[in-house]
Amino acid sequence: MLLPLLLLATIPPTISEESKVPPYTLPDPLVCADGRKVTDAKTWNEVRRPEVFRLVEENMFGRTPDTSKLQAVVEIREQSKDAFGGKATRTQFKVWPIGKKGPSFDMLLYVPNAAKRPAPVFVGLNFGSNHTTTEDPAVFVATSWVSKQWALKGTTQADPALRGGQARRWEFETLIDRGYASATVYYGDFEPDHPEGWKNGFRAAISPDGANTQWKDGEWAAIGCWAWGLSRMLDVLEKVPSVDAKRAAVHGHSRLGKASLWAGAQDQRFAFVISNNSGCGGAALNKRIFGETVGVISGHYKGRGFPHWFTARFETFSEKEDQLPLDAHYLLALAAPRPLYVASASEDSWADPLGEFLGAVHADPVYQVLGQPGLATKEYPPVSKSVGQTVGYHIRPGAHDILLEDWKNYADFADRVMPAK
Ligand code: GTR
Repeated sequence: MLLPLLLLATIPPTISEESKVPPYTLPDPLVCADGRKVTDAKTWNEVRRPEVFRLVEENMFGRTPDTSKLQAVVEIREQSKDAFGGKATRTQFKVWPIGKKGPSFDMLLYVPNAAKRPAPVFVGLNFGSNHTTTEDPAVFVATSWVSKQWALKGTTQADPALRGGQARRWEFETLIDRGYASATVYYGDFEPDHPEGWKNGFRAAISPDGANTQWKDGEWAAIGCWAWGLSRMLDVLEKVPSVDAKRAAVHGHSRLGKASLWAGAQDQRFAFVISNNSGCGGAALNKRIFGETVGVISGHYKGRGFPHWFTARFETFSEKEDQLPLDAHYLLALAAPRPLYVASASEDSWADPLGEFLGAVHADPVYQVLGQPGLATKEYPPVSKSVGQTVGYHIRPGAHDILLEDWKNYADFADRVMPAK
């Protein structure tokens, strides 16, 4: 009798059928803590946005320390005008964002040679080292920790033979042809993605207690560190004359889509925010309990999930989603009034495609208060149809991934909101 009960306790209650989604009530992003209703941009910007921001910070990602007083050191390791058959200039930077006593990251940048003025830029992290994003033989191999999938057998060092191993996810050439620059950094340069990874990343380097830090509830976690890294990339891009950092799109897939949304929320220099299949902890509504849940992702069930991604409080909402004082629409609304794009994939039920769409739908009132049409539809579109105005959405046929169809939609949207030509 005991055994089935024990088993039940370890099986996370997730839902994969729409008919099983429980009734839920979403908090209203336009009602202030004191009950006031937001009807103008001023009240949003001065009162409600800071409250919504704090709710996301306290309950999900934790507080990012202010590092603006620290002096970055930027060096160019390599540069060539001959990338992609002479279509682009490749620059590889080595950056010490908190000074040379701290760790560094390697940023790969492609800028179209045909550009007549500084090019708008797509800014995103990659999963497996810069050299996995392209077949380009000149791109350096990461020196920081990589996961098994990208490592030389029996080590945590990046495997040089996996050059181009993620190239299908990186449409550099498509973007170059359309006039866009692209910058990427391996996310493990900021923080290796495992529970102890922070000790060798920027969180330890920035903390006064270094690798001995005892993280408290409310302090930042790995997603916060990756989001911070995206802003440090933008700092460097602001100083590159061939790039127009005022037209910068921050993007990310999956866990890096969560980081992209949080970066866009914290750093309003990003002109356009893109979430690709970011799911739970990203664009998908938690209160639907569909696919991946708060409990699963935050490590509530032993041996599963990613407790190092979130601040401690997030886990306390496991199986108590109804008590969450926010939901994904709060995170998405922090992009407003800037252009935002949310993309799903039809077979990616773990990330809850409908929940991602509804996250965007429920961010719309904030866009509208700020004088933007937002998504401007509540109707779930068929696959491969891009909808929306200031907020875009599509559901691509196929699996959890970021592919050419996604990039075409991002570039089409960018042509409207941060045009290259
Ligand atoms: C999964 C995780 C998702 C998503 C994904 C990814 O294992 O459950 O939330 O982040 O990893 O990043 O590929």
